[in-house]
Amino acid sequence: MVGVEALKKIWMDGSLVDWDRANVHVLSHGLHYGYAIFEGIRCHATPKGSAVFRLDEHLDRFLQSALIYRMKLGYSREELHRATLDLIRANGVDEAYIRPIAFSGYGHMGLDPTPAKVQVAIAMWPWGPYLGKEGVERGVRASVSSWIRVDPRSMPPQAKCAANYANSALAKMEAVAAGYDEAILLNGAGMVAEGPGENIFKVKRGVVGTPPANSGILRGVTRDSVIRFVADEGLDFQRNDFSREELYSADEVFYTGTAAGITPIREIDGRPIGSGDYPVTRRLQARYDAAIRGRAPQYEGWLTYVRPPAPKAGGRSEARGRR
Ligand code: PPE
Repeated sequence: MVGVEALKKIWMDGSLVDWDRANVHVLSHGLHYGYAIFEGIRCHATPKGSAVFRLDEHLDRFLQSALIYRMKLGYSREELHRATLDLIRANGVDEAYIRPIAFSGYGHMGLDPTPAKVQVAIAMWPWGPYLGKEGVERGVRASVSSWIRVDPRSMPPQAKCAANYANSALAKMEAVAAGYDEAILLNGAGMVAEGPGENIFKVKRGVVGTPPANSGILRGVTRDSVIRFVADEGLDFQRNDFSREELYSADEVFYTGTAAGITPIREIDGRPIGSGDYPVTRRLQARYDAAIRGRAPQYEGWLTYVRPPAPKAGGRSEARGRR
């Protein structure tokens, strides 16, 4: 069960509010029509305190989702960046999952969301690996869904819109009801797309492959990081479409995502994948772990350290007074 453990504060429409007061009206427009965009980000404990992994890339994608959906956020990337760090400090936890969300608020109904006021919030809570710690270590069992991933001609999958996740939920529930841990969705052309909340990679004879961004997937930040790790490991890489049978016959298959991390898939549709150990996946997991936990100088640029707050104006004038 994936519960949410309450922390102290949530950033909402420009200020930090108490966790229990971060509420919205039941007639909020976005709740009715799925007109909401969101992000999933993580911060981790490092030797230099808490650090957010690829914060600005996530915020850029947030702004891009808003742009695609003509949503006026009213906050710049810099403001959201500062708000995220303020929130982490206010909650005083080093490791958490961070969820920025923007949605059409209360006061307007009907399918054109443009008259509705947009609300923006950032919440965070402690969240372990999406498919379990055991999943990360031992691999999960997946099935190819009968549901097709949202088609770019209907809904842009590169926008992280809440409505896309109704498609994800159908696939996830189907997989779980059939006794699997997670789903794999194909696109409208019958090619492998992604998981309900993860990108997917395969390894065959040392070549690492993942579907291209135009295959109808979310362009994952973890996916992008893994592509870099593949290069840094000196492995061959292919960005190409592949079909489900190429998954069955792969040596290794794994999911990537902020929530899921890098999670190997040990079985697909009742077929064991490869030999059951994950030599390439393990190397990529080790790089990812070092990167997010501040143990890899070459990926240091991907970290935003939370650090104590900058001294207040009053503090500065005191310092001036002493001089
Ligand atoms: N595809 C989908 C559909 C997706 O939702 C995610 C993230 C990814 C790929 C991987 O993207 P990235 O996190 O940038 O590497 N899914 C987020 C939400 C999961 C949820 O169920 O909630 C996440 O991992 O934060």
